[in-house]
Amino acid sequence: MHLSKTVTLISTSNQFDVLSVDNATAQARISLYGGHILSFMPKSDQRERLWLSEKAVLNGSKAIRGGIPICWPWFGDNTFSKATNGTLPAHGYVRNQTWHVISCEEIADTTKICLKPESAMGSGLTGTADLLLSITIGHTLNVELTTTNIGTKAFTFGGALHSYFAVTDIMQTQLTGLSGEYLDRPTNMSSKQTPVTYLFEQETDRVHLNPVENTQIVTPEFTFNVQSFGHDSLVVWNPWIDKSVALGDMSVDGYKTMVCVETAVTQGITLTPNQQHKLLQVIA
Ligand code: TA6
Repeated sequence: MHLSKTVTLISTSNQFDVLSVDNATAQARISLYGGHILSFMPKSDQRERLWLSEKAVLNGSKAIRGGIPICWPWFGDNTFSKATNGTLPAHGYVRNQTWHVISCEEIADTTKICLKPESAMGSGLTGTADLLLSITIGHTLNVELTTTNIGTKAFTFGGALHSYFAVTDIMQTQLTGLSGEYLDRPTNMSSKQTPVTYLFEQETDRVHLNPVENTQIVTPEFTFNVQSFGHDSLVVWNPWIDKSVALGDMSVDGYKTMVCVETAVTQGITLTPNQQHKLLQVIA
């Protein structure tokens, strides 16, 4: 079903609905389950920017492995809410919801789609929020998550645009642009310094506390540019072999062709009533 000149809604049995975008500058696919971008390919180079696990579960029974999961209103298991009983879902609850199309429009040679989750309210969020995802598909992919406090009391939230990038070989991939301290999950969040030459030789799960704007994923074939705005940190993740084997929705060698660079709020942002925050990642 055509939603606009460049957006088609594709419904198939036992799979979630997908928006297929095809405009003059790029193609993209967005799952309404999770408000989850699955694919982005500019027509200028026909190179797919995003990695999607070949074992991703696509029936809406669990979060999709790959693409750009929308983590909100917290990152990881840090809910900023003392009232939790420890059984809250990792990375918040909106990536497991059906999202609804608010608008589709063509602006010059780009397509802008706005989506909202079924409900922004849930256990673990101690306030009343509105959540809007705005996706602009053009020469770049612009992913903007807007949180608005529509209640009468302040609340603290977190989240991440948890982007999986498709690389040819993680062993020949390096990051540039990051600097300063990071918290290293494999060593119990110990504080370490960002390496000058950022290579991948083991499980890598790092919260970089210096919220630089420009990060590059450099491979022999291509350099991805990732711009971040509204973040308090950047997360870098590659599960490496053991975690790849342990993850049921990832092939045993899946780690070899992906890297996550996530525009994130891991330290928490507090919004007073009527205040708004925008988290934006721009992928080129
Ligand atoms: O962003 C890195 C991370 O927090 C890792 O610790 C790992 O858990 C990854 O996210 C994937 O999380 P998920 O819940 O999607 O399996």
